[in-house]
Amino acid sequence: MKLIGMLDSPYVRRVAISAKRLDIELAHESVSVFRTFEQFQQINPVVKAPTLVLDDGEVLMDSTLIIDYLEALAGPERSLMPAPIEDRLRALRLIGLALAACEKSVQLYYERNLRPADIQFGPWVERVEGQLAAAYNALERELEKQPLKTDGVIDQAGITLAVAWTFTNYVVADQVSTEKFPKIAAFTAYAEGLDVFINTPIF
Ligand SMILES: N[C@@H](CCC(=O)N[C@@H](CS)C(=O)NCC(=O)O)C(=O)O
Repeated sequence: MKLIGMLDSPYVRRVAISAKRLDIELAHESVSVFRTFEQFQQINPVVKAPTLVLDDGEVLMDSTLIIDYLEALAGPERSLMPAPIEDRLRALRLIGLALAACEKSVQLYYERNLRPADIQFGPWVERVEGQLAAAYNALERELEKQPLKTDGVIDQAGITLAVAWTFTNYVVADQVSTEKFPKIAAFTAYAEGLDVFINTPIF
């Protein structure tokens, strides 16, 4: 199976890291949705990263759906999601918030880098900035209530949170700070120190 997309996409990176944690080998092709649009289009006409091309040529997209497929291949004993319902609920809440933070960071980045400055729409930018802050505020409160484990392994909630924070700092660093979100920053420092993160760098 082949994972298509650049690791500077948080969605691609969470799939790559999850696959390694699930012990599933994926070939990786760093094709960009912008710089190599036509090449990407040949693989997936929708041009969404990540794209997963199965050995029989079937094409999947969307990180959460790809991870769902990889989880099913790996089997429940390797799962990166907790089974007990209370833990599952919390993991889903953290992942939802982290994915919202990714989405809002991407929107701000596109707004700043793709839309010409003279046609930027202030109220939209403010709305997205507010949503990004809300997602990280909620995540910080969640970690204050209950820290994520830092015992040398990492589950899906931890992967997605750390990938999101690193990405936001990479593309819209002015929107976040360690002082404002110390628990998220500390957890991400732990995650980025794990071999699976070091071996799957954002760039
Ligand atoms: N919900 C999707 C989001 C994927 C996404 O938006 N990826 C970006 C790259 S970071 C992309 O494909 N952008 C090109 C486009 O949307 O045209 C996922 O989880 O995979």
